[in-house]
Amino acid sequence: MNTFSRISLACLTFLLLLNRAQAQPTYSIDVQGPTAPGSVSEGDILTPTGTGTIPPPAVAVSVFALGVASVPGARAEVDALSYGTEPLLVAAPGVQHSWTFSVDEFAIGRPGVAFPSVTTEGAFGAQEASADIYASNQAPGPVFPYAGSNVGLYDGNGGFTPFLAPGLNLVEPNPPTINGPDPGDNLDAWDLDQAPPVVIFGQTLSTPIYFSLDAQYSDPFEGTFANQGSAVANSFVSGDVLVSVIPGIPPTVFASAASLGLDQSGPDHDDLDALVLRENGDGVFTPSTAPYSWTNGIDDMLLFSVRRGSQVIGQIDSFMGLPIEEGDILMPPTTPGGLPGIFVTAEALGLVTVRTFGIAATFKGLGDDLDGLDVQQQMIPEPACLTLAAGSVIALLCRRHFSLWDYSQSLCV
Ligand SMILES: [Ca+2]
Ligand SMILES: [Ca+2]
Ligand SMILES: [Ca+2]
Ligand SMILES: [Ca+2]
Repeated sequence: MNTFSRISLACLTFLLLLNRAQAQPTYSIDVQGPTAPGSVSEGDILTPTGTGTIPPPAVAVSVFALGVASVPGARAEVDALSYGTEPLLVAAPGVQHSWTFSVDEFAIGRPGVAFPSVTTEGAFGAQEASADIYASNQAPGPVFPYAGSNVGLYDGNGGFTPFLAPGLNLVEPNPPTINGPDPGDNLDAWDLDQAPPVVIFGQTLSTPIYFSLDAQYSDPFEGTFANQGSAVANSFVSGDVLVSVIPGIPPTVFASAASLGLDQSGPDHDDLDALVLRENGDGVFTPSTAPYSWTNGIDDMLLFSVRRGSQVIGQIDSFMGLPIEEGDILMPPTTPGGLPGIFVTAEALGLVTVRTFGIAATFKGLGDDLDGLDVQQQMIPEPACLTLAAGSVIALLCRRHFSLWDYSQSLCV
């Protein structure tokens, strides 16, 4: 990373840190970790309660409010989340898109990305990345493969180690574990900043909740234990984006897997596992046809990722002409009846892929899986940013004496 990029990354990370005081993270965890099932479940939408891992996160919206049923052998596994209110992304000079995301316990990150990152916290590092959130700032997509980076924004269990960041009340570490149960948690659905609707049974939610359920197929790294098949158990497929509008009433399909270019190999063959959505207000899904066609006021901006083991992985995307990987941020097909297009490549986020790094450089032959996603959009003139970042450091140092300076330095090396 060159000096300019490091400074930009540090600036945007400081802005995210400062903005986070107003943000309310919400997220889900997967069925394998120690936190679920307990007082919270893998289908609940959670929010942090403070520091540490005891108590666990609070339930912001219960799986019961989402109207999803757990059945024997198929626990209700929510694996993607949005409230439909993400910023309408544009491509303009000076605009940067700040992606925040999570990975699972098998991710290793691109070699050489500085601490704290998926590379240093992943399976070949501290083995704590699966419950963390990482930030990666990009020029407006489409972003083709390049040696990009990420930096830790939330630490699953919080505190000062391995890096100074607010926590999410989750359990770490989480070393790669075949077939579970896992010793640590995996955050598998993520929203950074939208306050979730207050659930009042019998009343329509103030904000619809968009989410996805999980697949039936066996995870290539996990065997049969990891995937619950909760989508099919609830009469959907795992590539569908569902929407809950009235608490306790079953969800409906907002965006079908087919409308996203998924499941061309058969039903429930592609599992959507991360979601960013800007719904245009009419409540009907109108897929985009090209990057930024969503600025026409008609199309919806729906960006997503797919889970390891999805049949669409390795097939050629409809926009860049690259084999799709589980760490890519995808958009609906850009050709009629085509496969999804790639909007931001996994490499740009500092993740490892088969297509660029080769099988031998991955964790047991597969690329890193991005499994939770949100985005913010900012216009940041560089001089003002530098002043703001410097001012932030000084203000924080004046208020506290601990190692924020060390942390800020770590962003700039
Ligand atoms: Ca979950
Ligand atoms: Ca994760
Ligand atoms: Ca899914
Ligand atoms: Ca994925």
